[in-house]
Amino acid sequence: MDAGSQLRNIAYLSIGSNIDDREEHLKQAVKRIGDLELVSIDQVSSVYETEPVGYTEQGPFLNMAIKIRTDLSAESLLQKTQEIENSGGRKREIRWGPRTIDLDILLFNEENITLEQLTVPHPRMLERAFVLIPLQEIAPGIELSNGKPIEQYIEELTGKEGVHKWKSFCGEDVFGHFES
Ligand code: PH2
Ligand code: MG
Ligand code: MG
Repeated sequence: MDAGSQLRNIAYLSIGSNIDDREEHLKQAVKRIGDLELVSIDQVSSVYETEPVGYTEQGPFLNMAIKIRTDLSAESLLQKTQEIENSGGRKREIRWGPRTIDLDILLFNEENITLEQLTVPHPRMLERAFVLIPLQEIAPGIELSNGKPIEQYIEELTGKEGVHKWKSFCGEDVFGHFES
């Protein structure tokens, strides 16, 4: 049994970048998450190139999703992900605008969490193909709001947003092994 399987919480994160070397930013973010204490990476999706949503006067994003196991609380995990965003040079900028690295907690076990800085499940995830398509790759069949499977949400978004697989090989090939 590997060490990660003893960590109690399961969380899914979405990662995005649309500035400079986008793939390098994703790689660094995944590496830094894997290096966190009490966190192990369980699964890594392919990388997708996606049209910007919300604020459209910006370049295309690379997006991906990862599954982690952790003994951190959701709040501590948020704090750690914000430190990683900041260490990657991210400034708090235009809402939905360009960003070097964006790390969002999508799901934390099956919990509903409402804190001042954090709402889980992520409040906009169901409307975003750039979140759901990578997530579906690593969590097929997962039930989201109202017990509806993720595939159904994706189907309802078909054609609304451009989301294309950008690197079709999965995590290990692109990002190496994760042990913690
Ligand atoms: N993130 C946003 C706003 N718009 N569009 C795409 N395609 N991908 C993103 O990650 C993204 C976005 C705010 O976090
Ligand atoms: Mg985001
Ligand atoms: Mg964010």
